[in-house]
Amino acid sequence: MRVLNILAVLAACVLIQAPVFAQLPVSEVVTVDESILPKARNLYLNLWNNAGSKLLFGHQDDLAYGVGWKEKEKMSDVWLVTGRYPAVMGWELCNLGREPENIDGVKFDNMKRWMLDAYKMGAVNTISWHLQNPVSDGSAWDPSPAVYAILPGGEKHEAYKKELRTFADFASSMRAGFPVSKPIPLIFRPFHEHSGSWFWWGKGNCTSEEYKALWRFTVSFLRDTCEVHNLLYAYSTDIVPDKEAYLEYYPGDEYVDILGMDDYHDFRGNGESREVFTRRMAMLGNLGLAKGKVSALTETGSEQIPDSSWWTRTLLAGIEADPLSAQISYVMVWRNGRPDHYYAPYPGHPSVPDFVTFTSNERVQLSDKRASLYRKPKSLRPIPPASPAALPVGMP
Ligand code: BMA
Repeated sequence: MRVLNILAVLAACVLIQAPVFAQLPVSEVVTVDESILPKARNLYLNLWNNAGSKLLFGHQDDLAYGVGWKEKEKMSDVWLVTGRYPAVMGWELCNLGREPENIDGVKFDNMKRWMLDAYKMGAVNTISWHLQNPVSDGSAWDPSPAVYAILPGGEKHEAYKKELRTFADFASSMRAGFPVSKPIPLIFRPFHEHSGSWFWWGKGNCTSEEYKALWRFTVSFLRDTCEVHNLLYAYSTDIVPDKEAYLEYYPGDEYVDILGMDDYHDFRGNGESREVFTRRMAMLGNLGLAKGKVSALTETGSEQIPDSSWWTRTLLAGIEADPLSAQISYVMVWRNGRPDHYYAPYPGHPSVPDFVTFTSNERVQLSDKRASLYRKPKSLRPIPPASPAALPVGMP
């Protein structure tokens, strides 16, 4: 079975809530892809080991542009304000194989170079894909039903396989050495925020069975047919109220490496919803422990960061407030795309001092070659006891 072999031990520990130890040999951990390349596997093990004590900080399109600049070598808003680069960098593939640049004006040739740069600086690359609606050819935000059509037997199935082959070529071409090297590890996070209904793969626009079938087909095709072996697969809902809602579209432990959630909702408006945020992350962290999988806040942010102490008093405090919410391994804020649409501070922004405090916290990690997320760890971290504090979030 393609599951973490520690799952049984963990599940038992969660059930009986005993103090735990599970120091299993690293060699026993299995990911979605049993033939995963060693560095991608090491990355997974290190993310797992980090949970509970370290939190990698990430930023979408960090090297591509920022507030007031675009396409400048080694430039980054995070670097400008901290002197360091994020430990996670997110990239978007909408338009891959159709246009030279993505939906946000990032040229794919540049993107590849920046992904390799990120890898060389010890950072992790994660990929989202706002794939066009395959039936209407409208955008990802065209909610007209389409999943049924790309499943095996559907009228757009061959077209979908072509999209996946294009992605497989892209992912496999990402090689960091010369003349012979293996593709670098990538976190692949397709069909995200499906618990909302704004994308064609979202709730209400396809059934949960269709979604699961699509996910399983996608993994099998990339792994078994295209033989792509540098991917970790991240499943990420939007906010959900409880574990049941989180798992409604879940394709199964054999098909998911990272349990993610996107949460902007808890940081919108004037309401203080930090405690709800903590409960949501605790639910996610607890599920990660129970399943023996890495958990992550795969997208978040407070647009324009109107609260200048948001980084420490809301984001970090919210994550640290419960040992279970502190299980999440990384957090990624969204892109600095426009003067009215940015999520990381830039020079002169009022939240810079707080951001510097945040990134200086011993839990929070920026990119660091020496930390070497790609080196094989000697052992797996001991598993903390599950806590009864993983209560339902109690909010929609
Ligand atoms: C959204 C916005 C859009 C962008 C899209 C894909 O959240 O940032 O402007 O085009 O993501 O990256």
